[in-house]
Amino acid sequence: MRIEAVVGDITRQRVDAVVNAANRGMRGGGGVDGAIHSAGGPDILADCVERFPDGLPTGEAGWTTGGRLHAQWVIHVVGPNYNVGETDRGLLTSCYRRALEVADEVGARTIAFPLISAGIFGWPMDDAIDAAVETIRDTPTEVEVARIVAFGRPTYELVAARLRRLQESPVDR
Ligand code: AR6
Repeated sequence: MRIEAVVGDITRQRVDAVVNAANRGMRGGGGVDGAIHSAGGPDILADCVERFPDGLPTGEAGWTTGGRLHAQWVIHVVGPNYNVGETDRGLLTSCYRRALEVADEVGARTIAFPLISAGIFGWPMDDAIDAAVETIRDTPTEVEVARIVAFGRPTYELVAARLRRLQESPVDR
């Protein structure tokens, strides 16, 4: 699998599946979640209501249509809310692992991730990036390309540096 980093907007990615940083209610919100529902249109929310009547627990993932997005699927994950004391890192790494498992279920071969929990939910950025890169690297999957979408150049530089360390240091693999 190739892991790559880009700077951009998750809703504009030409991939099979984009990952949404949702919340337990699974009915939309701000940040990535707001952008995905607004760009993808009402079919995404309709699917959320039908497929997830009770929402999803923290650390879990589930798919809906991509609606009007280029992506065929949205894979919604519920990251831990660091700001209210959900600091168990296993809940964050679970989101990446479960998203790749759901990607395998639907047959997505290319996937784009935002930095889950690193915005409104307040997870410290450096560790959010480490958790993303390590977990994507360590999860067995049929996905061929995993793209981490950084929302702005400073974040992109941090992700790119982390990926370079992954490639340069054999002990880090
Ligand atoms: N494309 C890519 N990355 C983005 C975009 C975008 N369009 N918009 C923001 N980011 P966040 P969370 C970055 O807050 O922390 C919602 O209300 C952002 O800068 O979207 O998991 C949900 O409904 C940050 O680095 O997700 C939940 O209630 C990262 O994406 C809650 O926020 C994640 O920021 C989830 O909070």
